[in-house]
Amino acid sequence: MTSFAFHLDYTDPTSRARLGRFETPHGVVETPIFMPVGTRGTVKGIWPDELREMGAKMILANTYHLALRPGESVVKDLGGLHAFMNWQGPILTDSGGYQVFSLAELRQMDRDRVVFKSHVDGSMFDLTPARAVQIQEDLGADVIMCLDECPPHDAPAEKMQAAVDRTTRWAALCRDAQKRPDQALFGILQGGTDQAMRERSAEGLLPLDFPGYAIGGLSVGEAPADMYSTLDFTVPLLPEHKPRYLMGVGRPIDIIEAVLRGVDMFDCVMPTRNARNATAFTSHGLVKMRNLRYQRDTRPLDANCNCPTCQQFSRGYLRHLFQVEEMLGAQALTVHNLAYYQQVMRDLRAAIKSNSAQEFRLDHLARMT
Ligand code: PRF
Ligand code: ZN
Repeated sequence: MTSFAFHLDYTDPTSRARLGRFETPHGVVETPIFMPVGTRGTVKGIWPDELREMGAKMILANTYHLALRPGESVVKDLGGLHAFMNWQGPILTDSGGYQVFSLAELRQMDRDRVVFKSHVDGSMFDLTPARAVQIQEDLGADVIMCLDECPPHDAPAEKMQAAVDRTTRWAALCRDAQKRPDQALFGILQGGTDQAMRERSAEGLLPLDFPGYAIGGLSVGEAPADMYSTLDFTVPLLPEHKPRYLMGVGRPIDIIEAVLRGVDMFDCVMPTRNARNATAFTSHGLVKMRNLRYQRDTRPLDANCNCPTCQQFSRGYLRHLFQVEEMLGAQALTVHNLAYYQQVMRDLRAAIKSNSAQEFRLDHLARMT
């Protein structure tokens, strides 16, 4: 396999936080890292060079959506995902398992196959572990994910155990199906918020010796405290010298809490989706941009932010854009929200380096209220 070396540069003596560097064929990324979500081969509303300029180093795309449209063979013929979307940095693709369970109409689940109806046009598709790998090989991301089953957080114990065991079996099939040596295939733990289930999941997956491990099945409706306590007992089950990825998380505070518990990688639609719903993340908390109080507000959205939006537009103007449904409103908040997340990650890495990660968490909490 191509080098996917993960170097641990520093471990915080006061928490489980660590600083690392993850080498991929499209460059080295510093961890902890936040990956903006580009589900359909675009981070909605923003150009690749804007992403690069704000310091985003790695992005996520979705197998499920791209397999339905335009189809992985089209992406492959257009040179793979990097050339297709003109993003030259590292890319991670999610396997499609989670999206099938959350978006598609599930038709049938056999031992090693899910049959579903496309949410786009109702046509029938099926996904197997080998097919999920083949699609991701055609898309050509740097990091690809095993097909997994993410049950509801409150699924009964026998359902949860069946999902853990299915996810383990599928992980072995994914590994056997992998042909390209220049992609890192990550395993995904499931098991909800139950310690024995997470141990069972880790026991099944660790012998497969994946170059990185994801924690799936969190941020699916459980209380934040339950997610944090699950990380408390799950992260120590994972190899120290491999990247750890918490899928689909989350708010800035969730990311900070998870980093303090030893997680290295994150993705979430929250900054981009909230931007399109006129909700901004700022250094003083959430701002609902449609609020009448901003009608004559000449100040920038966030005085502590140097993103293009905060340098060029007033709150009053941003509010106006949303009121009249101009697309620049969504674009401007997308730029700001993603820039804010990147700033949080830079500040968090600097705080770890200076042994002040705990203070950083407390300061963040104080500013959000
Ligand atoms: N599995 C996969 N992708 C995911 C999740 C998962 O459990 C989650 C859960 N937060 C988000 N994205 N494959
Ligand atoms: Zn800004």
